[in-house]
Amino acid sequence: ARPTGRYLHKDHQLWAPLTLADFEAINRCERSLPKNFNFAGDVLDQWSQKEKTGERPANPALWWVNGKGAEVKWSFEELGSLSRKAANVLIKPCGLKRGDRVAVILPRIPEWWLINVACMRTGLVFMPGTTQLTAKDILYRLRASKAKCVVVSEEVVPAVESIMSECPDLETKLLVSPHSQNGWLSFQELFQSASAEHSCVETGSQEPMAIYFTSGTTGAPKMAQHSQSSLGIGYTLCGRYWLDLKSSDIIWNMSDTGWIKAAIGSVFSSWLQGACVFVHRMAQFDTDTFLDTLTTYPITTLCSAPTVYRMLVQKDLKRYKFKKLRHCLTGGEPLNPEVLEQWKAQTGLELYEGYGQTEVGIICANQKGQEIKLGSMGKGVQPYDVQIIDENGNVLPPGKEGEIALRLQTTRPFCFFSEYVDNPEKTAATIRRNFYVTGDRGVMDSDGYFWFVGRADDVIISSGYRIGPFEVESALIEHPAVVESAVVSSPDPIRGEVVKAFVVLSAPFKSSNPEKLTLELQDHVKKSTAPYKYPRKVEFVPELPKTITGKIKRNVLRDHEWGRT
Ligand code: BCO
Repeated sequence: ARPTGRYLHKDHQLWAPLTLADFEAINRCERSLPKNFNFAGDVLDQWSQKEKTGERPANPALWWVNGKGAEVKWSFEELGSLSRKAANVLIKPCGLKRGDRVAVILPRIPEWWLINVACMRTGLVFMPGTTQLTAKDILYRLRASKAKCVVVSEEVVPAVESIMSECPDLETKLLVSPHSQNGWLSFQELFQSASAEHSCVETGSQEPMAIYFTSGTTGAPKMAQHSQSSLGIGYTLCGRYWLDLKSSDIIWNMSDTGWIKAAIGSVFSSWLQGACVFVHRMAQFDTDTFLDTLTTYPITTLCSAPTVYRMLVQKDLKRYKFKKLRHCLTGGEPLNPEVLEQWKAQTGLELYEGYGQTEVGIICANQKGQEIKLGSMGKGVQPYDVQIIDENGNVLPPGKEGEIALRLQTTRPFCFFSEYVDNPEKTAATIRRNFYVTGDRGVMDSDGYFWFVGRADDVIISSGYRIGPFEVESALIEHPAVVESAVVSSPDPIRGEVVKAFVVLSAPFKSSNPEKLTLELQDHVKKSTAPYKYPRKVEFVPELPKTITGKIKRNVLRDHEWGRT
């Protein structure tokens, strides 16, 4: 069997389990990375041991409810044996090998966590995607990544079937559903007969663990690849100081499974601290269900996008008595100070904002115990040296607006993404002199607190989603009514900003009813690409502002929307 530990340094001669203190020291750059690391073996199985010896309270590792009476509670030991069975499903009947890429498009169901851990145990590269992805989105992801396997729930089957003939690398289709389907392996059936014996593979610390598709101003989403340690060790301090978790806590992070926020809050940060991950299936977001959940279950820690808090403060929150809630967090988009004040006035709880990116994780945060400055996203978090820089990579003094950037030492921080797969130009473009540039603009004050200003590029951050204008424009141009379009952000009281499309119509559609045509175009975008990207505002214009060379000036339209001259 695999030893439960790793050499920290070449000169260490003993196998000793890595401890939380070791992981913290690695995050603080006081210790080097171990040569090998595997989150399932080195973290989850350690908590399983601690459960046996009574060193961890009787708190589930995963607690899932669907709001209709179904419930799943797994200890770390159960998570261990069930994920070993899942690992055997992936390796044997699915025929997958270490390093193969697996696209996992599942809603918030327990199998998402099982398959995630099973990929860790087997060294498979996990590629999560939201169930809002359309056939076109899935085709792009499967082809770009050369995925060997796709794991989906029933609602995603038709989309995969419509494009699978165009995916020559796709060998295995695994369905997570109580019903079997022709041409699909049934996870449930294979799982029943799978063995619970499996030896966790010896993954290298820098070996790929996951790929996240992330949108930019131009082109299709890029594949940000993370290593075993960037995700598996890199969130130790975040779990302890931002999320303020202990093994007795129960955290509800309601992010969709497709985003890195699910990995941060519902896998790595939480399980590094041995806390319980609470999950509500909630197919459709609903404020009443949300508030009832907080009054019914002993959730201690809540993490949600600012849009959710904006929706919640519209309700009379004083009517609700939350069972155990003590710490609330938010991130993914800027939080407005009014919402923080309203939340605090109604619940008595602070809101601790964090700021980060898929590529590099949490960059700034209001950590527990730190004074919160209204409107600020807190201070830079270890191990990052966060600075505001100008276009030449010079550090700007406090109070000056510039780009939020991370200073690089001689080696790339281990908690960074490894690369944009097959895209060395875009990977290189994130570096300016000795800084990683986030693409976000901000200001630092003289106390070291950071204030978000906006994106430096055309990317739209709406309801916590990162939306590339090009992706929406590409969907719009497929419609016969659209000659050309420009997609920009526009302010919105609930969603922070929303997608707005300026559309030039083709001659046959010029006299169409604008309301009807708006709905038709919105519906068209929802069918062409993931619906969260659809333009919530549409304006028909005779022409678009352009440069002399014919490039659309999105900035002119955006500035107009935001009332900037
Ligand atoms: O609002 P509408 O009803 O007009 O449109 C909604 C849906 O109804 C619609 N839709 C969804 N599935 C559809 C569909 N339409 C047609 N066919 C389908 N199959 O599309 C729109 C989707 O918008 P939504 O997802 O914003 O929906 P909703 O219910 O308003 O949810 C609100 C939020 C706040 C719960 C949701 O926006 C959300 O979860 N936001 C957070 C996203 C997030 O987690 N971001 C973190 C990214 S990681 C990161 O930032 C790195 C940090 C280190």
